[in-house]
Amino acid sequence: MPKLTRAAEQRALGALDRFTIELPSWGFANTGTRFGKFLQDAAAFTLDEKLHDAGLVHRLTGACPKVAVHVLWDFEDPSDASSGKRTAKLAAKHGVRIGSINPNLFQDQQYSRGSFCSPFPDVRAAAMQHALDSVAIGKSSGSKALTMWLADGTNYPGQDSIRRRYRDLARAYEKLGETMRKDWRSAQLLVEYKPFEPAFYHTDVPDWGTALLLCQRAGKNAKVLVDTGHHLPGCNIEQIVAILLEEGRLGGFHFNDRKYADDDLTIGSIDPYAVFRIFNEIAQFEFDTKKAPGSARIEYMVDQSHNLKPKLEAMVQTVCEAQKLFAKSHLVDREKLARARKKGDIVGAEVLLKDAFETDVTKTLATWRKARGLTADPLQELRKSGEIRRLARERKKLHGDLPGASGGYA
Ligand code: AFD
Ligand code: MN
Ligand code: MN
Repeated sequence: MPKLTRAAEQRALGALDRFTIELPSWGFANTGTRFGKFLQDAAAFTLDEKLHDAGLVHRLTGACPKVAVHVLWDFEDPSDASSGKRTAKLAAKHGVRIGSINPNLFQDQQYSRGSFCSPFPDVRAAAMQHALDSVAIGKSSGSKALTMWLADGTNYPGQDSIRRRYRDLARAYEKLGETMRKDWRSAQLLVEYKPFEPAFYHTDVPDWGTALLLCQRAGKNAKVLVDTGHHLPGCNIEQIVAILLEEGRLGGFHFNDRKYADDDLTIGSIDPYAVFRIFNEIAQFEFDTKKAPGSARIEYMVDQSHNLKPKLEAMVQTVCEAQKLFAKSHLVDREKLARARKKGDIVGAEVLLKDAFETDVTKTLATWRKARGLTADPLQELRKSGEIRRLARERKKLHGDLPGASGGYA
């Protein structure tokens, strides 16, 4: 087992100080796949309950002060900007604040042929209005980011013109970027990509290249959002991250994982070394540009909805896994790595990464947590607290029995 030096541990502790992870409101509610939902008694129904659960994860981990919200799922009236202020107050009650705003341009029937890319001008206008309403909500809630994921695409060859769709899409992002620079200067526009699903012939924003082009059209406040589940098998995600860092266009991440493609495994559950290499690129960038560890403005956000795992356990597990891999990525001795590279010592360079990845950081994480009055093992703390069963009882009383629902336990 590689030895953990004091200097390396100090780098990891410093990086953890700045590694805040935003939680998704939708990750606490009953959601499902297109084949249906498996309900959990302890799932959150209302925004207040979602924010409560996020506050609990933050209290356990000390790393999750922000909550991403979904405009149609978390706001009664998306056209009422003042609801942003009310939501911010509700979040504060639970010890968290509003993170990114997620417009919903994929549920309404009118979006069957797309939203910004729809062939129908009135639908494109409605989609833009919803995005502008989301900007107003974001501004009034104190949020600093608008996350745009479009389900836009076509299901059959010949259905529509890919180029016409791209032209309308780019124009929409130009308008959105300009509006945000005028009305919401402090915020970033984060453009997310996904190779497929729900569209199954082509997706209008399928990859990082298209997302980058759209950011360049939108303006300097637009950056690419890398959802770590949204890549085809074999994709070198850390290479995408490195190029986006070079271009100053890495906006952040949706932590997620996949075995085949897309969505909802727990980050690091399939290939933790791949996640380590992503974080390693960021740590290397900060080292090369002399920025403090964790200081680059990157939004680290979770985007996982767990059907079978108890939702709160899955969220705490995700946060702890991300902290572990982030800490490991800051163990790499970058002076030594620079020397190995200079000498062309390939094995020496690789061993520096592998040793960092294989170093046990359990004690480092416990030190970081103890210094904040937190338990050394947040997941065990939650599992032995009985809190999930208590919430299941409370929510069953409040919202009635969910036929066949489980508490997330068999
Ligand atoms: C779905 C989409 C995408 C989006 C998320 C929240 O694939 O990842 O960010 O919903 O809207 O997972
Ligand atoms: Mn996502
Ligand atoms: Mn997704």
